[in-house]
Amino acid sequence: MPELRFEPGWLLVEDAPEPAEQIARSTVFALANGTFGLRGAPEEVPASVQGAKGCYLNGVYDTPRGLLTEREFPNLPDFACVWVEIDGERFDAAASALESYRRELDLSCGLLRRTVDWRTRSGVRAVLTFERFVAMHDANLAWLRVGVAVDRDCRLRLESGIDADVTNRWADHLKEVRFSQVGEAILCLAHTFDPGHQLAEMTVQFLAAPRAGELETTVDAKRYLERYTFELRAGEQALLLKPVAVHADRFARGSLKEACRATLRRALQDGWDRSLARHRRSWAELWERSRVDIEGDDEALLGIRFSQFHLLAAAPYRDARVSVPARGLQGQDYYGSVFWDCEIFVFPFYAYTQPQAARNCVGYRIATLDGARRKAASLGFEGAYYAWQSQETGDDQCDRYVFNNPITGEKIRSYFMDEQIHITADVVHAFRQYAEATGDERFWSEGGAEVVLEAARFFASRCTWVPERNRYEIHRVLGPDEYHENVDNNAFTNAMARETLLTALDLHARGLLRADERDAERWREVAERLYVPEPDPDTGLIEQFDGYFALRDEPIEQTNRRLAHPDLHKGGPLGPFQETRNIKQADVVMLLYLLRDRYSAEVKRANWEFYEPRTAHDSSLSPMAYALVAADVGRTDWAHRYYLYTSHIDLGAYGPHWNHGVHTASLGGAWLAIVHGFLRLRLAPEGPRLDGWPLLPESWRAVEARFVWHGRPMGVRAEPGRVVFENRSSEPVCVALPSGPAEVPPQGRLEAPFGVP
Ligand code: IFM
Repeated sequence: MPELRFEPGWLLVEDAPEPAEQIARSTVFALANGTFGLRGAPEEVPASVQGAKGCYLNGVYDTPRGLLTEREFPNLPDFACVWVEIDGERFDAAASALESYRRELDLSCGLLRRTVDWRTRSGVRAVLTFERFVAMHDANLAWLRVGVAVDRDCRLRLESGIDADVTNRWADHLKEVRFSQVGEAILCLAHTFDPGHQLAEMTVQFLAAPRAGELETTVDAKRYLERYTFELRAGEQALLLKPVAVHADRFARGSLKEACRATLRRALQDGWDRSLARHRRSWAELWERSRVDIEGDDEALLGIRFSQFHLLAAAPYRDARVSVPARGLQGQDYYGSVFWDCEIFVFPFYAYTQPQAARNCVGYRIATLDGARRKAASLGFEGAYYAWQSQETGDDQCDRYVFNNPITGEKIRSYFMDEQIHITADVVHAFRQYAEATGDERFWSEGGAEVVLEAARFFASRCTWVPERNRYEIHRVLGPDEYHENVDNNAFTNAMARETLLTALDLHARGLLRADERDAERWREVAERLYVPEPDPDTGLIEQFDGYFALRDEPIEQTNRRLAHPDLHKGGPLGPFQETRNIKQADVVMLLYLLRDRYSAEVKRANWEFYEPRTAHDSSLSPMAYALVAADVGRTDWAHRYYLYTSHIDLGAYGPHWNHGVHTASLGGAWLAIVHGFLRLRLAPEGPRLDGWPLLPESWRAVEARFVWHGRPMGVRAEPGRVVFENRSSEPVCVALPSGPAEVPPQGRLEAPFGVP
């Protein structure tokens, strides 16, 4: 299976069509702008081919048959469809005779280009160029351009329009589709089932060809296509241009038709060139504030470029009613739902580089607080318990029966929704990080403090007082390791719950949170007397949950071999993992990263070594934690290995399996591994800080990251024996180095040598 090539530093290149990898490659080459996403499938692939094409609008969900398991992003009508026909032969990269082929994604600006040299059966040599971008400068706009140049006279036919013959994986979401002609434009209005959203796409496609041809229009219930047919002479080039507006009633002001018209008017005024230039400029600004560079290791560089590209594409720049779904806007896995993947894995990247996107992620949790309150109340608790799987209202979209038993066909009760309570603490953790990194303290009074208050109330009510042990405990939870269900005192959960209570108390003490004294007293008492499993004084090991050390210890392969059916869920009472010490994903090690100030290097080392061989990494969220803790304790080789693992998860996804959308948590983990891990940079309220001198894998000559501290754009570069901070703002910034505090002058640099041999 040919790998993708990286032409340093920005081009991701595919040298041959890979129809067998269609789903994975359509994810890799997906484009997005935080408002909507478009999968990278080739133009000629019919919309009806399952999984290849896809276009999703952030924050728009549908429940076609009232089933929670089908509540998801509807796949929008396919506008990225263009068919080229020469002398009656239709082009299809997967089947046509090609002299050459290249598909490249320019990661600097999200321009996808495919160029093929096609030898037709009639003997014409045609160079076809397909280009597209999802406009970063104009939230609801995408552009396509298709060029055809031939070496002899031929009859060329170009067909293009909007094809609504689309579906999602599990359900159809378009209840009704209507096409109409609006002046020169095609308008497609689609209605979803529940809630009955209206979605609109409009395009004005036009042909820049040397001579006029015939135009035919085909309209049926599912498509509106225009077909241009004309003679193209040797040496000539035909160009089809297609700006498209995509809107949904949830966000558009006024009528959808008018919203589409306004978007297209701007696009047509600019034309392709100027629109692309604006789009490039917007991307350049994003990179300017966030770019990471690695010298000496192209594989590592590709990993971070790719990760940052897709995270920048998925960021909610414009609206605090949306956040970042687990698979971004690049696919439909996990139903377009928002998980802890956002707050813990992705969010720090935005908080450090794109504060507006971070503010919107925070805003999304503020906006969905009522849903979290409803969930807590429905389970008999106080305060707010955030949805494990969150969509637009904050009510939990996670079913109690996520899996089926493939042997008996019965549904299996799962506990993601009711027991993975750490999600509420994760939200609070992100809020604190947001305030520290950006300096925006105003957001506490704009709903931020209310979230913390309700989160603290929730944990205070969720704890159980155990008189015989004279302490509070937290029973029946599911920790990040989702294979061991219904456990008591999961170290991660208890520690994060205590952090939440301490955050609430801190805000209360600073007058930022309005709680009554009774609440505050209760939080204090619970925080002080909550049992949090501590490292064993002899071994340094933290027990993942009560009774974990008494479980069977065996190699992971052996546990996997006991799985009764390849499709059976590996966790819970029916799976083989629950009775062993083997775990699905980082749990204690994740805690050691998140609350790294609370644990010693010895404890981190001991637990990393213990849990590493017992972690199956059956979740993409896992390798990053092992990279980060390895970096923290100076194990550069392992940090490097796990960094490559996490940053290449989507690039290395091959095979016919369903891989729909990017693994945002893993991509965020790649950035964290570099910034928190190798560079050891932290944005503290007092200023940027190095938790230790940076760590460089052997092959790296330098690593550099841009960031924004309290509105001031900065950069840090590490080389062997030297750190350089750059202050690109007009005010001085104090940085805390392991050797002591120092000042980076405005528009200036600070160099600090360290550990020089
Ligand atoms: O949030 C994760 C979870 O930790 C593991 N399963 C997939 C979810 C979504 O990515």
